[in-house]
Amino acid sequence: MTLLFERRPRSADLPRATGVPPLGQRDLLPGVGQAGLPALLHPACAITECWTSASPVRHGRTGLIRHQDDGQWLYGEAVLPMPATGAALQTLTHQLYTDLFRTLRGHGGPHLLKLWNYLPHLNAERDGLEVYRHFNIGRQQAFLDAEAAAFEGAPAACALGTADGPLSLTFLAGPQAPRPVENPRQTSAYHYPATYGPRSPTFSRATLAALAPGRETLFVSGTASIVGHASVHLGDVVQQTQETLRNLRAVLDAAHATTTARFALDQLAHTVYVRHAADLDAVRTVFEQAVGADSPAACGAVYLRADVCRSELLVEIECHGEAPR
Ligand code: 3EB
Repeated sequence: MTLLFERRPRSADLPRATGVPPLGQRDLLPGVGQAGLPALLHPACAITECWTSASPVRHGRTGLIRHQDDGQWLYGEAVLPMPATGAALQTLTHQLYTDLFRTLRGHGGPHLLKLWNYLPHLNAERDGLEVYRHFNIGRQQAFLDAEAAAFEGAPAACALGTADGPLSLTFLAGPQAPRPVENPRQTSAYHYPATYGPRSPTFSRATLAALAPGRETLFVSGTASIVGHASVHLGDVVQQTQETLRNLRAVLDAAHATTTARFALDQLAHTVYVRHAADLDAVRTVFEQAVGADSPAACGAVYLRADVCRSELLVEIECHGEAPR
């Protein structure tokens, strides 16, 4: 059964594409944003993102995770108060992911395709270690304990910082294991050296999955101005955006080596995370030059205010989309 993604202006009375309640939905709001999500910088009006199938959706709860499934696709989330100490954040992250893997087992073992992680104070230090690095410790340990793919075969993901408020985790899982895609221009994140933290991040640069018959969906993880494992173009948001776009194109090229589907950057649904709201216009100008100002990518892109998981990174872009196989 097909799973559809839709991004539209938020309006309570608009009928949904298929007329059935969505499997999963989130609202991106300007100002301070939705609790647990980054604030919307552009477009000016609130946006709703929906994952919809034609089948009826069941709701459930497993530990900290609230989830919906249609017998095939599984979407879930958790929004929780941010712990005050590093140790408590490691413990909560481990518990969240452990409950997520329990949720998967309770649904016949669907596979994680894509995860969205949002944490307040991402670059702040707690007990001598950055919040993001504490998070990575709890996340990787939960993958290892669940015997889930923590290295090659890990899901696509993003991890961004919100200004304040709760932390949140959202995920999409499906019946088939995703086919991972790495970026030859970048060290695999799960192999980053220990200088970036005691445990490496747990994600693939992209994953491929079939969300509809004869079609292929590509989920590209949050992508930034990193070459090898080093951050490049420090302090230059324009060059960081250009490098990020080179990385996105390299991921698409790498995906094309493993599927007959053809993805184009100017056709995908993009989420652009900008550290400083004042950089929005500069980032948007570079992005629109790259994809074409009238392209579906430019017209549909949403820009969110978020911290990126290294304090020197000013921009991060994630995207997904489908193409015939
Ligand atoms: C990077 O390439 C930038 O920890 O889940 C991008 C995507 C990043 C996902 C994650 C982090 C994550 O390392 C940061």
